[in-house]
Order: sequence, then C-alpha cells, then structure tokens
Amino acid sequence: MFKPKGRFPSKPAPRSASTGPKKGGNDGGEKSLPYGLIYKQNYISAREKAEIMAYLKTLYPIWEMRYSKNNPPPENQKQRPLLRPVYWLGNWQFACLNYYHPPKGIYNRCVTAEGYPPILEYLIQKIEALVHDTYAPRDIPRGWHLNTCLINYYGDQIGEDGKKNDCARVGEHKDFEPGPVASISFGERAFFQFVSSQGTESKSNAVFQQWLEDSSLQIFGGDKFKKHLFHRVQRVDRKSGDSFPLNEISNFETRRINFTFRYVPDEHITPFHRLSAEAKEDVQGYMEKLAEHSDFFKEELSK
Ligand SMILES: O=C(O)CCC(=O)C(=O)O
Repeated sequence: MFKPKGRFPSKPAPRSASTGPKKGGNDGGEKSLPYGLIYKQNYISAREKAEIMAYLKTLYPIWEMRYSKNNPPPENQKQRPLLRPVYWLGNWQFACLNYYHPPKGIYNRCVTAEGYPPILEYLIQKIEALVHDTYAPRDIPRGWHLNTCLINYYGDQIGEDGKKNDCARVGEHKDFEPGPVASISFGERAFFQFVSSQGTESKSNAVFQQWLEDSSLQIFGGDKFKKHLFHRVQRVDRKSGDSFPLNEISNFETRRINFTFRYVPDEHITPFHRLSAEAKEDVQGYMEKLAEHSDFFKEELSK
C-alpha cells in the first residue's frame, strides 16, 4: 500500500474532550443514532474531496458480468451485467467469483489489487480510530482493519437511442466481511435503508433509513445493523446536478460515487497467479482490461 507522503498529517490529530466520540453518535445536532450506526455530515473536507476527485480521474472502472464460464447462472437466473461500473482497492472481489462469504466462501474470491492512495490511507487511519473509540470490543474482530474498498458508481445507463435508464440503486443484501463497514459518499445524496427481510415471498420492512449526503461518513457495525438486518440503496437524488465523467465508459452518467471500506482477513486475499485454474480463467479478461491502465495489474499478470 502507498503511505501518506506528508501532505496530510501522518497520524490523525488527537481528539479533544469536547470533540470526543459519543457512543452510537452522529454530528450536526441531529437526533442521536442507535448503537451500531455512525453518521457524520461533511466528514470529508473540501481539500480532501478535491484530492479524492483528482485520484478518481486516474481510475478506469470496469463493468463486470455477474456470472462466468466456471460459475454459470443458477437455473432461475440469467447472465447479466452489474447495474454499475466498479473499482476495488486492496483486493478485488470479482462478481463472478461470488464475493467474500464466510464461513464457506473464503478462498478464490478476493484477488490482490492496488493499494490506497495517501489521502485514503489517512482517512482510514482516522476512521479506524473512530471505530475503536465507538464500538464495543466484541464488535471489532481480532485483526480488523479496513483493507478493502469497493468504489461504486451510481447513475443512468445511456442506451444507443440516447435514452437514460436510472440504475442508481442497490438491492437488499448484507456485507459479509467481518466487523464494521465504513462508507463515504460523494455527489447526489442517496436514500439508504436497513431492512428486515423474510425472504423473496414477503415485503421487507424498513427498520432505519437515512439520506447519505455528499462528503458524509456512515459506519455500520454490531449484530443488529451488520449481521441481522439487510441494507439497500433505494434511489439517488438528481437535485444538485453533480456528474462525474468516467474514463472510457461513455454509456453511463454518474451522479454519485460511494466508497465502502471493509475488512477481509489478509490470509483470504490471493494474488492472481495463485488462484485456482477455474477462477483464473474466469477473471483473466478483467485482469487484462485493468492492466491496460495499471502497472500494478500488469505486474500481477506477469507473475
Ligand atoms: O452506496 C452505498 O451507500 C452502499 C453500497 C453498498 O451497500 C455496498 O457496496 O455493499
């Protein structure tokens, strides 16, 4: 991983008594949140946002398919592209490898990827400290650190006829990486819900919902919000007119970018050349695509 090079303090400033954490708290004089949830408006400063935006311009997100030759769709499903382009840091959980899913789905799912740029390293140190100050030790697994980042690009797909198809949403799911997950949002705000689900037959009930605003930090952890409830993004506003052009992807109009930081135990992250033959075959094409613009992926392919 890259290390901070001095433009940002190498360690977050110590918290004073008055700015210290409140259990399950949030900022901005809003009503306090239940244990397990943190929400901080304007957590990312204008300078930090500018640095992250400059970094995003260097990335070439890809559009993955959900299934592959060695992981074909189950009987009731069809092959399909994901709803949005993505980029992963730390390790890449290719959709066709079925994502990290302990206790059984551990190996051949998380492929070593590029490290964080200094600005994200810096923010992650601060966020990890906040987690340790806020959550009970039982909710922070041994060795927990935010070594994995999924960057999701939300917006409209643009058809050949120029018609826009809004796919700025995520269906209900759980993140199975152990411990708290931290999420940073940019652009238009998103309507985010935690839901209880009784399966596909009945409607899910929203248990807690909130808007995730530009430059905000959300953290969810603990049994209720991380293990028991599902979460989803219902919709993304189009009020502020924010738009983020993507390198090489022209049939998509991005209006929100979200980073979710998670923890995958380091021993479950596999370099490309050590994957099983089937997993290698399934992701070879994606690795080649990534290598077109990344020395890191070029090097991984050459091993
Ligand atoms: O975009 C968001 O706010 C949430 C993303 C999410 O649920 C996920 O990446 O698992």
